[in-house]
Amino acid sequence: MTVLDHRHLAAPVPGWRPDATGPRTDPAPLLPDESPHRVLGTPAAEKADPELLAELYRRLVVGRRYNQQATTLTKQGRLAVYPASTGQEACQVAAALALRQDDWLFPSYRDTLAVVSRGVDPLEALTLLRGNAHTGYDPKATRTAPLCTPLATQAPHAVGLAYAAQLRGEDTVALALLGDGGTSEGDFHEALNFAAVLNAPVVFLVQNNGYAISVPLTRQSAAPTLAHKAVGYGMPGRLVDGNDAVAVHAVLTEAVERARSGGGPTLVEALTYRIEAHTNADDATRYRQDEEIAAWREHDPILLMERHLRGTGQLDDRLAQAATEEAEALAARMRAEFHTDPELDPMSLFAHVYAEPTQQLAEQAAQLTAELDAEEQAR
Ligand SMILES: Cc1ncc(C[n+]2csc(CCOP(=O)(O)OP(=O)(O)O)c2C)c(N)n1
Repeated sequence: MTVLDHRHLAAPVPGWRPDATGPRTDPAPLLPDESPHRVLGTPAAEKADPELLAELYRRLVVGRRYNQQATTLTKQGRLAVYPASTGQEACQVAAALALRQDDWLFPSYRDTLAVVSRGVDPLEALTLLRGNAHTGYDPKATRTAPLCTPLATQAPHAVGLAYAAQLRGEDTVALALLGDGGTSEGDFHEALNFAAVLNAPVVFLVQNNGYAISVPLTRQSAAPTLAHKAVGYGMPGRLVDGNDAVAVHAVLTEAVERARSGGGPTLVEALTYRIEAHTNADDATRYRQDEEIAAWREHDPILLMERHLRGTGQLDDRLAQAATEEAEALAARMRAEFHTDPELDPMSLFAHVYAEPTQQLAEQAAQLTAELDAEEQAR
């Protein structure tokens, strides 16, 4: 028998899967969409809910301004780092809107806008990136996990929370946001495997923006699409146009509802593009051509939405003006708040590290106290 001879597997070993009596007949197809699911620009857009469209539009416009203002604040040295989601706003606002208030969001460092769109105060959402405190918002009160910098570690956290909710008999759903690079991490594989085996009510949204810092997707994965990865774990995979806010919202809503009603996890791959560099510390001209960026600007999420709304008479100058004014008011608030340095207690560095401080930590705290006292006396 060669390794390619699988005849010995023809009759499934009893119990290899709980219901292993024949081929899977799940209503949700395991294989992902053949081409990215789109709504805007297709006949399906005519059926879209006008209120949802207006809400998505407003959030896209405000979100773009938020991204721009935060990026400007890094240039002025008022914000330490900002991984902008400019160009990816459709994924961000759709992710937040697909969840119920009592669901949980598990964001990565690039998902500040999803956090804001979920209702977290826009300035509190930037506290961590300003370097002032861990998290900056109350994860439990907002049902939004801290922005996660180690790649993909938020994915097993999301599965754990979703599974715990299921054990408690709650119908909470967890949504984990990842980048394409995050799918190369062990945590991603472990999370998807556990999610499928436990039938956990969790959705994974991979925002495939083409690059993991400077590494293109072709150097990360040989799979036809990232959505195909779902098949191996035994969950549905969906491929969606990540710049089409209505399409992302529809696919996520369907996945969230399936999870809520006991249908298990889904992996969604959203094809999108980050217009800015990885962060303000990155020089994207080293690895990207201007033509590539220009092509994606033609497929901008706000442009797609505006084109549809104007074309169907659902957007007039008054509505557009109202969104712009809201965006400018937010930007003004960000500038005013970041203009002054907050009063911080340096000793808070040592709080919340361990329940019982270690001897080394206590020594460091004592050393800092002495230095601060000496500084005070020298004034
Ligand atoms: C576990 C881990 N390894 C490496 C890094 C360094 N790192 C920071 S961002 C990044 C690229 C991530 O790319 P992607 O997941 O595509 O997200 P994007 O930044 O494009 O949104 C890497 C490798 C990290 N933060 N965590």
